[in-house]
Amino acid sequence: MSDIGKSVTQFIIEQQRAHPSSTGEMTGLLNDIVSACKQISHLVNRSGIIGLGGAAKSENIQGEVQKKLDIITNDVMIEHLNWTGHLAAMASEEIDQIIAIPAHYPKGKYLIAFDPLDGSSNIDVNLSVGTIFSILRCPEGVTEPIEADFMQKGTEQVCAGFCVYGPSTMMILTTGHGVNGFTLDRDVGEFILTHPKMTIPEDTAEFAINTSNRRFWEPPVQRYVEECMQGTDGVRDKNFNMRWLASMVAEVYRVLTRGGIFMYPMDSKIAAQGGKLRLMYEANPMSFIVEQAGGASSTGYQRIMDIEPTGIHQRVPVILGSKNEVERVVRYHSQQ
Ligand code: P6P
Repeated sequence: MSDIGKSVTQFIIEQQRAHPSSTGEMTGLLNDIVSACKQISHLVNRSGIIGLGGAAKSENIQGEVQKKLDIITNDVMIEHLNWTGHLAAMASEEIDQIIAIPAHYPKGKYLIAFDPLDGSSNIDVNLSVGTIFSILRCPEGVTEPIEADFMQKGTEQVCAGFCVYGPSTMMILTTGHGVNGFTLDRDVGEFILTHPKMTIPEDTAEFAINTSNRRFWEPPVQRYVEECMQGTDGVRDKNFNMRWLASMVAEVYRVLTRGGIFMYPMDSKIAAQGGKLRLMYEANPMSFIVEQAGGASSTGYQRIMDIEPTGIHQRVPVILGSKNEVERVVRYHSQQ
């Protein structure tokens, strides 16, 4: 019997049953994240009506002007998760320090790092945005986690997911056993399995990169993109299409559905900060998902999930998507 049409709650519980050692804590945590994303979807969809568009009067740790929804969605994630007893601590793109669980709430065995509203600059122009999260185990015996306890490689993730708030709201999840996509049915208020066992084609003719940065890229990326632009007139002997949505969740969802390569590579103007995208709550969760779907994810020099983190807001270059294209870009880096 097909799993299509099952609710995400049923799907998660059945996945838990398949692992007898499961305690149900992950199930509970995922259901809390699902509830938070439903509320965020509602707020995003109604932001223009209830006056939540536009900028707040504040900046985040990244020095980026925060949108009102950045702050509100961050609060939604914290309020849905801090009381549940499944987490030992949290980390958010919007907050400098890690977020402790209030003393009057029970703690659990997991850590979560999240970007509550990735691509929020798209809110005011009505383009897709999303929530990205990464779940790690709290180190054994640690009851008051500090930032160092989050410094775990991407390969240590036990779960990763994102919600994309687009023409439809989709939840994409992996717990290390493949990737599944759920669509929010607003009539019943449930995420329904619509895209089971998502896989990324190993080849593609579609690349995504912010080409306004071309003059700042390193030679291997310049070479790769130039060859794509030359199409059948060049060495690739095929024509390519280009996309740039300024929303990582939308780009990764597209790659999951039809293949592609998404790049936010190192460039000379951001070299001092290590890259653009954040390792712990953007690059690592998306890399886990992409690899679980048969794709690849690299900085150009190393597998992203092998990076030893040095900080919760650390930035890295990202080249992810269809395996054969990512491997080509990595090869170009090794040949320079
Ligand atoms: P640029 C959104 O701010 C984000 O973190 C990613 O979601 C997106 O891919 C990238 O930055 C867009 O960057 O430089 O094109 O605005």
